[in-house]
Amino acid sequence: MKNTKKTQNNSLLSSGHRACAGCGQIIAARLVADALGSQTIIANATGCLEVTTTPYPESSWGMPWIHSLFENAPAVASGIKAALDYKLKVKHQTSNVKVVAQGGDGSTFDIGLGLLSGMWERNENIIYICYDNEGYMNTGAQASGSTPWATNTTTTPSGNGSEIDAIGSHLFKKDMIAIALAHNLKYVAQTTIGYPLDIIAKIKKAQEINGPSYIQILVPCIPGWKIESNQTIKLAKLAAQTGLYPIIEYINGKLTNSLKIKQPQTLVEEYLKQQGRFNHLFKNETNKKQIDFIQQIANENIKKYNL
Ligand SMILES: Cc1ncc(C[n+]2csc(CCOP(=O)(O)OP(=O)(O)O)c2C)c(N)n1
Ligand code: SF4
Ligand SMILES: [Mg+2]
Repeated sequence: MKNTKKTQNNSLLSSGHRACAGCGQIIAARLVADALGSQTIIANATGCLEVTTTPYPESSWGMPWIHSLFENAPAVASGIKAALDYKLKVKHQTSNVKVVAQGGDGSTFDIGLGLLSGMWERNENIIYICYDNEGYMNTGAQASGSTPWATNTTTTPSGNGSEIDAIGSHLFKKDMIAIALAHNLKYVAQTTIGYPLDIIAKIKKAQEINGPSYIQILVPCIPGWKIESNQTIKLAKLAAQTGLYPIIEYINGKLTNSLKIKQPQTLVEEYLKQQGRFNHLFKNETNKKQIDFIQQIANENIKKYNL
């Protein structure tokens, strides 16, 4: 072909990975990797991000990166940090390398929570990033502690009837931001892939902070949410704009920043109706009541965070 140029791939998370087209997590991880820069060591829990970027013997990561088990990325990160600190204190080798642990919501909210809590308790200077797609997506969209109320997943299937059992998940999304804040972290933030520049800004802030930090990013999943590849960014924006997934930032336990929602307020129905995982909510009166209930959750967030 004439007049074509070979594009240069300068990202620290290169293309050629096996994530689904439009995967919110891989778009976010790429922004995160490039914002962190090459002077970073990442410990990554298992999940879609690990599986799609490192099929042995290949890797998409252009920076030091280690795969751990589902449950122990924070402990691995602590070990790496201890080795770097030893080099600094005993061998007097200076280093500006930042240690990062990351994982999906399954590993963060549920399976790795104990070791994450331990890492935070030790007050270590490590950034933790959670890519929240609201389910165990790599193994076929099972419900996690992050799955919202009334979501249809493979372990919380919605039924066809109008009885309450047919609404999908009967559990509330766990408040990981509150759990992080209860550990007195220096920096706690929540954002979505609908706001890429916000992700970069939050990573840079966490890098500057000398202490533990937690950043949680909403990352829509194409098969898990039963959406099309081109809906990722739009839905991640809507999640914030409805108040269901507020963009917030805490420094030393104080709410310092939040993204105000645009007026007139977008109702949660607009967000829910575009996702197959909530199709059942529009089918009968019992289920429709759940939409009002989810709207209440969003309204409470708007009040709580003054959005
Ligand atoms: C201890 C343990 N339990 C279960 C699994 C199987 N497993 C691998 S990835 C995964 C789902 C990961 O979910 P999440 O952390 O939310 O990441 P996602 O795939 O959604 O990005 C599961 C259940 C495992 N590898 N180890
Ligand atoms: S299943 Fe979901 S999280 Fe996994 S690669 Fe596909 S879109 Fe991304
Ligand atoms: Mg997940």
